[in-house]
Amino acid sequence: MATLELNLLSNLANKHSKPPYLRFQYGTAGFRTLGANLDSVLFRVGVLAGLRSKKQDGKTIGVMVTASHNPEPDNGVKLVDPRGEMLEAAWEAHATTLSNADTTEELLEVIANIIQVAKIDISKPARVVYARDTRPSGEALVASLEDGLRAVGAEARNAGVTTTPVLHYLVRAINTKSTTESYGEDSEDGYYEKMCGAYKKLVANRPLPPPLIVDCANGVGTFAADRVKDILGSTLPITLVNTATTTVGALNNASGADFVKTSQRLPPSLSDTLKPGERACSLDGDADRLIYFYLDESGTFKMLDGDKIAALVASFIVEQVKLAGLENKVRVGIVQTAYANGASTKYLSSRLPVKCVATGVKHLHHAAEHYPIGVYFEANGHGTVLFSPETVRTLETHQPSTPAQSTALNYLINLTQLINQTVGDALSDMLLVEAVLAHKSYSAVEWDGLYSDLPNRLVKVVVADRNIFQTQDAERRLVSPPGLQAKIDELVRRYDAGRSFVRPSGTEDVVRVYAEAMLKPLADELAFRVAGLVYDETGGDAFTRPKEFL
Ligand code: G16
Repeated sequence: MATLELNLLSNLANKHSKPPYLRFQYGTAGFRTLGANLDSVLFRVGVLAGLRSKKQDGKTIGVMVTASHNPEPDNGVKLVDPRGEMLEAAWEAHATTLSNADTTEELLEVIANIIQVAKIDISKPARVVYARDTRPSGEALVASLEDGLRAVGAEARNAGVTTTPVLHYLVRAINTKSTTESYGEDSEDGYYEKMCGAYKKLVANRPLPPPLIVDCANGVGTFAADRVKDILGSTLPITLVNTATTTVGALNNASGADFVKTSQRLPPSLSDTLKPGERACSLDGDADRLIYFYLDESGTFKMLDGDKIAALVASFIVEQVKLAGLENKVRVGIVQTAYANGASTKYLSSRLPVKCVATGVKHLHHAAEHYPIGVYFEANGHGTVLFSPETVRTLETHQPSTPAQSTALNYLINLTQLINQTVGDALSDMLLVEAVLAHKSYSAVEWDGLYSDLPNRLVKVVVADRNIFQTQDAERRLVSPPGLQAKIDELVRRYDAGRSFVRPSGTEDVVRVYAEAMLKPLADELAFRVAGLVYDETGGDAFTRPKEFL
């Protein structure tokens, strides 16, 4: 550890000792738990980010302090690799080991071991950019992170209070600055100007759309949506709601994409304002998820989730690829998870190759990279579109032979600028949806008409130890606890168009149960019956079981 200042490292580590009774795990989206328990984790993540940067020859690594859709008292942290993508899987294990070292001595040993195993040249520079969302615990956690960065001698850039996708963008923009692969100006303004500029080009000559209501989940997306609203002005009239970023307890509370998706209803704050036919959308607490919705003529709530966004966007892209004369050169593929509605999978797979992977943006992102154009969306509203480097080159060099080909080619090129290709961004996805709606002259009702969702239900079961639930087949089947999958199969067989699966959450201390069936009451019943099985399996009984579990 020649060039690490061990005294400084130990002294700072002593300031951020690990509570002995806690165990941590780098899960679906990094570390996530009560903000009050994360001081030592943030310090160690600072150290790890520095080591990761050294390993990457001094390239800038990102650190985002957020717990996204989780309740306000939770917080979390995740690392972002140099191209703006999620941390390499092998380093997730280092993160978990580092976070669980019980003493400073043990921590130093773990650090020495990581340096050896990962073959890190610690004389290399370390560079890190970090940001946080609006959670009250964020400021103190950033201070712990800064100590970790100082301990490892990292050159640090504070990107302030901003969204997760902005942080991902900044990492890539910083690392590609002044290169032929430049991803854009390395500032928030640079990002919004790039995205909104592309949107303006895409909708030039289209009629102005009716106003769009954006539910900001009372989180950091408020600031981002406000910037987009300012830049776009009358090009896209936006009304922001749920913008109480400083009201304690408001974040994600009865608002935001997770609320809308899981409760399948309007944020209560919109119940008196949203008129039938008007479209609205919800962001989540760090603005990387997007769910649209509207009320039909009878006032019934209708949701346009990640699956519907994938269907809309993929159809448009396929159409433009054909119009540009590129259908033999550029293929489009879709990536979903088991949560994708069965009707969406049927709709999409009759048109395009569709792959199902485990939950977690990192899994979808990697799978989407295998397609020339990979469209990936989770039903919960996470997602984006990736254009492979070869596809980008093809778009840049293709010689259109007709004006129609040239127009379609320009649309595709503008899409590569509009879409955040490091990670899904609710705001960029929103502009993507709006651009496609403008081109197709679709209202929310017409978009919704692409296919009809199978009724479905998502239920959380609080269990003592979610780690006993292990899955296979892209999380569609349980291998543990033994025998439980057979019981689920037996139940599912009794429901017309029935499907159900169980998996442990990677971001909350719960097990999730998903079910769909031909009719809504039956989807609910199936979900609650499977939840009952899960509950009983973990030691529950008929007396303590939540009353809705059957
Ligand atoms: C994170 C991940 C998503 C995942 C979600 C729920 O989202 O980035 O890919 O779908 O957690 O995961 P789980 O079901 O394992 O709890 P977010 O928006 O919370 O960062």
